[in-house]
Amino acid sequence: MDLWFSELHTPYVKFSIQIDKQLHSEQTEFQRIDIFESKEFGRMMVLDGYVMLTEKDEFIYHEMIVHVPMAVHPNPKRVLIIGGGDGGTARELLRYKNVESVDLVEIDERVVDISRKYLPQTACSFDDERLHCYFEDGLKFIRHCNNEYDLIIVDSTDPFGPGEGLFTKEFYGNCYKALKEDGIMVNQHESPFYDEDAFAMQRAHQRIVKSFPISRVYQAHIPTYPSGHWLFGFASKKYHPVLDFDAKRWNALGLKTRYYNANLHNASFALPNYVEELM
Ligand code: AG3
Repeated sequence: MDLWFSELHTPYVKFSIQIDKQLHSEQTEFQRIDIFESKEFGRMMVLDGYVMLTEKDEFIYHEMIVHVPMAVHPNPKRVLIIGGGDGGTARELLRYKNVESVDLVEIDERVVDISRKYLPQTACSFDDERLHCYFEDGLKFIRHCNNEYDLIIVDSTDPFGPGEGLFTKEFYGNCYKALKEDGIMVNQHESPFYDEDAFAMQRAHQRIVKSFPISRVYQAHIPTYPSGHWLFGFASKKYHPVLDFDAKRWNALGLKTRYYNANLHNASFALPNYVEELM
């Protein structure tokens, strides 16, 4: 018997992956967590029916959400991750020797437990001494932060359910306050393609524009997310994502990446006309 996982990308579009096995399923205080094993994409984590990551394509998302801002900021030492309980963002960040501490604020501790058990490829940095985990609501945590971080990475779910508050004006304002005077915030910015997603994305983007002097959007191709065309938001107090990007400096670090590189850095900020029009 064939077993298939499907995510509804719109009420009229279904994305399906054949499943070998369901490895885990649980309803936590916050959401339903499922772990599946698939032939094409390896293991995958699904929250409330939405694919968060698969072993095969998570490198694209995690490299793009981390290396783009890390290559723009000249000396990022203190980083805050909101969400990111699977550990993929922390893994990429902790490859930088100059990073002194990473605070990870995940609302649902079970995401971390389950990732450590079933997703060793992403959850491989939880024992790094520079990583500090807080199991709290990021929306509340950020209210009490002032002038502390060089970089904030918002590695959230979609703008409904537990992640909803992470797309609000209040949250972006508090991120601004939590950053040092040359700080950068990046967030996962949804897809511009399907109307309903594009609308939510556009609304969130307008809020970021109002909160930060520099605000740009960059893109990547992520096969298992709706439409495959995914955006990230780059918001900053001082550094421009392209003009202040020093390719030589980043290349000199010698980090080996599978998706991100210096040419792609600049190219990812070039948007199709229909996306530019939404901004
Ligand atoms: N966070 C963004 C996932 C968005 C996917 N949306 C969807 N499938 N509808 C991913 C977390 C990885 N650290």
